[in-house]
Amino acid sequence: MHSTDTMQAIQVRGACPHDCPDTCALLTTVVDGVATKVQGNPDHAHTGGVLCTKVSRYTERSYHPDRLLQPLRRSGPKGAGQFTPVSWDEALDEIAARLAPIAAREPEAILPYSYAGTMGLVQGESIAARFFHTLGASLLDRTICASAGAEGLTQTLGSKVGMKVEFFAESKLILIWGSNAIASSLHFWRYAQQAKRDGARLVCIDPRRTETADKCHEHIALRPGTDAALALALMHELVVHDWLDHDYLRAHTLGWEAMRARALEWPPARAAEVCGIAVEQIERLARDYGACRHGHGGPAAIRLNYGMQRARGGGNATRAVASLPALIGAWRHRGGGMLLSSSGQFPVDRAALQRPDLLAGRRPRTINMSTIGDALLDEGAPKIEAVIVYNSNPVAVAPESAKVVRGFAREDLFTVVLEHFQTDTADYADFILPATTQLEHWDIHGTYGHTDVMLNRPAIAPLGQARPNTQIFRDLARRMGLPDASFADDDEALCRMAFGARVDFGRLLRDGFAPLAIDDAPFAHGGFPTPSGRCEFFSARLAAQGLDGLPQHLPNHEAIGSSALYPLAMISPPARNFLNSSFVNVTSLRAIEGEQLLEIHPDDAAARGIADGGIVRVFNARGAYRCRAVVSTRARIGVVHGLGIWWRKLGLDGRNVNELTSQALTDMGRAPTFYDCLVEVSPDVGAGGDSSATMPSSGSGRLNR
Ligand SMILES: Nc1nc2c(c(=O)[nH]1)N[C@H]1C(S)=C(S)[C@@H](COP(=O)(O)OP(=O)(O)OC[C@H]3O[C@@H](n4cnc5c(=O)[nH]c(N)nc54)[C@H](O)[C@@H]3O)O[C@H]1N2
Ligand SMILES: Nc1nc2c(c(=O)[nH]1)N[C@H]1C(S)=C(S)[C@@H](COP(=O)(O)OP(=O)(O)OC[C@H]3O[C@@H](n4cnc5c(=O)[nH]c(N)nc54)[C@H](O)[C@@H]3O)O[C@H]1N2
Ligand SMILES: [Mo]
Repeated sequence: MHSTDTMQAIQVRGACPHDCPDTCALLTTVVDGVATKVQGNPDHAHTGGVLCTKVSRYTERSYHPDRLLQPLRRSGPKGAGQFTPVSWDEALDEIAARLAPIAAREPEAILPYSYAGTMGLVQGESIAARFFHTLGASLLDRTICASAGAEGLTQTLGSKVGMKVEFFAESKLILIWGSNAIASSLHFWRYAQQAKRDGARLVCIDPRRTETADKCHEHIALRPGTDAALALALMHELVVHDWLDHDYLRAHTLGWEAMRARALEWPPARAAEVCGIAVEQIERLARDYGACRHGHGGPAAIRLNYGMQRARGGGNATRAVASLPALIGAWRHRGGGMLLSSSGQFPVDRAALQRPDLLAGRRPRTINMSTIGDALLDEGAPKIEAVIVYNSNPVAVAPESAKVVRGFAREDLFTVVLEHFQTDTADYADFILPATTQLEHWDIHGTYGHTDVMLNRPAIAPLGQARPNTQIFRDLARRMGLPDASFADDDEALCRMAFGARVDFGRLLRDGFAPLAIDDAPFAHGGFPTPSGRCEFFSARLAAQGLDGLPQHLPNHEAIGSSALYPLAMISPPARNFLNSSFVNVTSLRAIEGEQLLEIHPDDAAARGIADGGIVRVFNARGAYRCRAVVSTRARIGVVHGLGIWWRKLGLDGRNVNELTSQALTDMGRAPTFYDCLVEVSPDVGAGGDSSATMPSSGSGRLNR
């Protein structure tokens, strides 16, 4: 901390906690113990003093009148959201009394459920993991976001590694592939814009014409889940035109002959058919990419993100795209290669934080968070008897909501939710415990979009009776008589422990961030962290699992044309002003988003008698929800977009888009397939008959995107 002009105003260095690749450095102004402003730290290059709209409203979120400030005990029927305040002592005593007998009899009947409400290593998985390990509770497979791509990337490049994000600024061709960067990774977009100003060509590969697509030179609007076919056809062209870096292929890749043969099965015409795009678009992209091969045009870079992973073939699609840079030797240049995630580059000492040794030889079962609906309804032993939710809102974000809701509504399930707000999940709690926000606690962060370690210092005291997650689990451990020694580390000590001597903690305390030492072009001379040290087109590990050892296109579980009843493919990417289901309750941000929207192409709308701004019913065999239609060419024919992850309770029928998504998993990584989902849409001819009259318009600005 350092003082500014007035005596009481101080600025505190922190880190943005949210699940976003940018992990910005924050400067919080505190006057008389009150945080008055949160800004981007101008000293941190990746942040550049700029925050997204959401996090620049962080004080509005932290001081929100609905902030949970005391423990609550359920006082109405399950799910009704009725609670009465209780003291911490009462809450902790009762929770301990409920958990202790389960822990003694069948510890695996206790399930932690958490994700990335905060990405902090301390308020994420430190004391919480120690608590559940000591009990012997079920383990949670944290797959809901990125595990298909993580597995695909690991099988190809060896880990979650890639080019340094700042060098996108030096690229001459950037493929933004499955990412709406302006909405979800603004600070990467700043580098892409710099490249664009310096003459780079930007190509966006995305079924939706996003705000990012608008700003690129070209948009390739392929069908959802067809990216592997496109990547294989690009390889086909690189091979037949010999736009290859033969030296790089020979020295630094594995399985090239087999990969080459696979690529030759994918002439552009075949891929064009699968992807629903023009042959010429594929040929031109291949020519542009091939022109960047080593020794010719400038470096070519791929910003791959999560869009393509949320379909059946997500792992294979990631493998196919991650293979491309090696063909043209793009890795030789620091502005070339690809970046999906940098998280594998952070030397986190997870064992020190999470203490798996506390399992003491037990090997509890693992439950996949992406199929929490089925898991909660599974009668097989050991049945889940207690769920402790923190840093996540599964009732809103997990697929196939009807089952998730039925699971959380079980009378015999004991549910504790640690939260800032009374979310859809908190509505189903037996106890809600108030947690601190990033302004109120210590934490330390790796990232998945750049390569600086980030430290977060508390700027203000905890509001009301809120406590950090760590403290809540320490308190529970004490009530349950668990060994004190395992829980003694305080939060600052945990921050120091996260990277140990591998990061200069003094520098973190001083600056708030510390770059990792990583080569500018880490794979210029091969050295991939795979078993072979090469970029593995062929993965012996996958082949040993009985899978195709080479990347292949796998059609969606619910491919367009495979169902007469549900002809439209629905994707549900994030809304720009929300962060998953966080910020949906921040009034100024919700005002920008308006309400739940479904984008639909004018032809698809006309065929169904759907008017722009009218209320529609979106449905499939799993469920239905109603929202407002936006008739727009942002949607391609045959694909609709259910934007954002709204809080269910703010939807027209108390539902959101996940009512329709399925619990089917991806080819690799046991991940969800949110964007592999067939639906039908009809005008809502409910009560009023006239769909556009069902609800007053929320403002014309919303409807013409
Ligand atoms: N503002 C905002 N930022 C966020 C988030 C948020 O909710 N709001 N969420 C954060 C989180 S948790 C994550 S994981 C990241 C996600 O990071 P990104 O994956 O970059 O996020 P999106 O903006 O959803 O970009 C995905 C894009 O993929 C497109 N898409 C859908 N299906 C396909 C497909 O089959 N192929 C291709 N090529 N594209 C497809 C969608 O239309 C969408 O535009 O963003 C983070 N940042
Ligand atoms: N249909 C559809 N569904 C999706 C997606 C999609 O694109 N489409 N995206 C998926 C993706 S990529 C992801 S990552 C998941 C995200 O799913 P989640 O990780 O569940 O993310 P959020 O919905 O933001 O919920 C996080 C919650 O954590 C709380 N929280 C934040 N900080 C703290 C803290 O310090 N302590 C405690 N106790 N609580 C805290 C917040 O208040 C918030 O309610 O959703 C997935 N669901
Ligand atoms: Mo995510």
